[in-house]
Amino acid sequence: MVRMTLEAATELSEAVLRRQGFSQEQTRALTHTVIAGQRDECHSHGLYRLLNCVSTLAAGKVNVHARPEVHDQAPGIVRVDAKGGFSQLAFEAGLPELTRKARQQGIAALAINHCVHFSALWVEIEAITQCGLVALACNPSHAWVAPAGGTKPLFGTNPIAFGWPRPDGQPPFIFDFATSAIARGDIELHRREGKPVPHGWGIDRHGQPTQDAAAVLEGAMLTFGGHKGSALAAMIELIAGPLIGDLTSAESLAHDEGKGASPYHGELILALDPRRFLGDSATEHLQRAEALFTAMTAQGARLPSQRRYEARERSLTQGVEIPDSLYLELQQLA
Ligand code: NDP
Ligand code: PYC
Repeated sequence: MVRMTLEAATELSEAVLRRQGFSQEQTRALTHTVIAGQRDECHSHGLYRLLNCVSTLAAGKVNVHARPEVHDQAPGIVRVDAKGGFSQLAFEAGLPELTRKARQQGIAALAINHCVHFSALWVEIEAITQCGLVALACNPSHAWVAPAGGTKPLFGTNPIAFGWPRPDGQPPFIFDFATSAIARGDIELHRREGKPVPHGWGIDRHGQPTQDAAAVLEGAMLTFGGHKGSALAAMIELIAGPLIGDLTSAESLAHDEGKGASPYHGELILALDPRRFLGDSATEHLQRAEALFTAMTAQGARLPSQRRYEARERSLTQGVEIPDSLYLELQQLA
């Protein structure tokens, strides 16, 4: 493993993206996301993702100079056209208008269109909770996941993430997971490391259960929680696909034309203002939310994101670690 400071990791990311021709703004926004992922030890969405950025560019499937356009679509809807760039800059462009509308009306939606996407959603959810708002985000990806009861890829790994701001400087309550048993990035990491995947993550191209990571990647991934994850995945295809006028995971894969680039689609993000919902009684009701978190942890349960926040503390003092092989690959691209 190679250990480096967060500053060195940031320089490495910027060097790779600049050398590949990404604009200064795209480079900054992409680096923010991959460094956040690495810092919080979300290895499938950290520095490793730079390889996807580069291969997506080589495949001609991303606009490295894209400048997102913000449209005031309706009183409760802001739409951002990412113009074929990665999603991060589009999210940044839409965030001020999303928060303004949510504060004004209590609830607002941000629809991002025409973006290339690989981000862990908690990065965005965290930015919204920092504004004191409750947040929900989801998006399709490429058709890699079989619906429950089926054996052929149809859904994306379709992540869904939720965030709840907390008082007194406490970090927000956030969960963020794929509706597949695991993110595809994790299966790719197993393949790179020559490790078998656990039972239940996927099936081979003949529809048979397998623990061979490469066979799952060629076959189909499975949803988490059987029919429940499958229904959530279908919902995400709908509300972050046709509802916002963008591609489903199957359409994203067709758009890819076998190039193996990052998915190309839209993203739906909702923001809710508790103070608008609750008025004068906000403080009292938000305290009841705190009681819920206390009751969870009192049983020995951990809150989602706790592992991430602990990893963040560690990384801020000790830096981050990546495998030698990934470090060498990134150095060659920088
Ligand atoms: P996991 O299955 O690891 O689940 C992650 C979530 O569950 C985190 O919020 C995690 O918190 C929480 N969690 C895990 N274990 C526990 C526990 N014992 N108790 C309470 N909470 C727990 O993640 P996935 O593989 O499904 O997804 C990983 C990432 O991949 C996500 O960030 C997602 O956004 C991203 N992704 C992005 C896609 C895209 O299209 N852009 C597609 C698919 C995934 P903690 O982090 O603290 O462990
Ligand atoms: O890990 O499933 C995944 C994924 C898809 C797009 C970005 N990450």
